[in-house]
Amino acid sequence: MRDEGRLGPIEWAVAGQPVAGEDVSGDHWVVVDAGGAALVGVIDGLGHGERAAEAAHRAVAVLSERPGQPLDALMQRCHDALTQSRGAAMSLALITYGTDLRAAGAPVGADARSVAAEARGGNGSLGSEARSVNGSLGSEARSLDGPRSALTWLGVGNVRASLVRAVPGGPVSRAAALLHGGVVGYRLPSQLRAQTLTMRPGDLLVMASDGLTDAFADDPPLAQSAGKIAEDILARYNKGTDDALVLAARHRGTPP
Ligand SMILES: [Mn+2]
Repeated sequence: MRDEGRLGPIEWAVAGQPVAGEDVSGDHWVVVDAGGAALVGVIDGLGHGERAAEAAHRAVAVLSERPGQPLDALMQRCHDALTQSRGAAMSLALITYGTDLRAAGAPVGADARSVAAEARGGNGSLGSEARSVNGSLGSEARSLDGPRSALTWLGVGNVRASLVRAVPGGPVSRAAALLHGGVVGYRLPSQLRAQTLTMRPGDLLVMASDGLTDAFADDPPLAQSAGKIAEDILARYNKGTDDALVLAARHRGTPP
């Protein structure tokens, strides 16, 4: 499985492979225009084969229908639609173009607070915000250009998501999505808390099903296209014991 494209400032690609012995993968993805935002996600239908694929496709249909809804509402609608299916693990991310984080929903958690402070301070506070995240980020952050986006993400089950930033000396994983325990379609947590942070030009969002090892976001080749990045990650981190799918979404700054 290969696909790629561009939505606004986001260059995206997926690479995936069914587990040996299966013709279809139970892992699927969604990338859809949400009007001034891109909704992206990876869905891992439980188990593998046709019935896992059916669960994943059902979720994709729901997500494509009304992609601009808040992520917790989308997750709930997927849950309702998947009750007669095997169920799925799923992580979603809404990338809202532009810089107004307040329009993207209420920030949650320590990282979101530093993002909110950064948004209020404008460029003047960029260095200190970056240093508060990682001591080595300050100078590199100032060299990045173009409008930022707000990244809101939400996961149920084991589809991992990482935001990776290029810094001198190699990429660093800046943040990982908090994953809620549960199975979409079977058991949804009573409280779904989406988190919001800043996605800057150059930043890379990587989402991966559990067919890839935990190190999947450690060292993506950031000089490459999203397509090459997704293929590289799949080639190096595919466990080979399950369906595997990786989605790479790179912020390229101002749209062409
Ligand atoms: Mn899996």
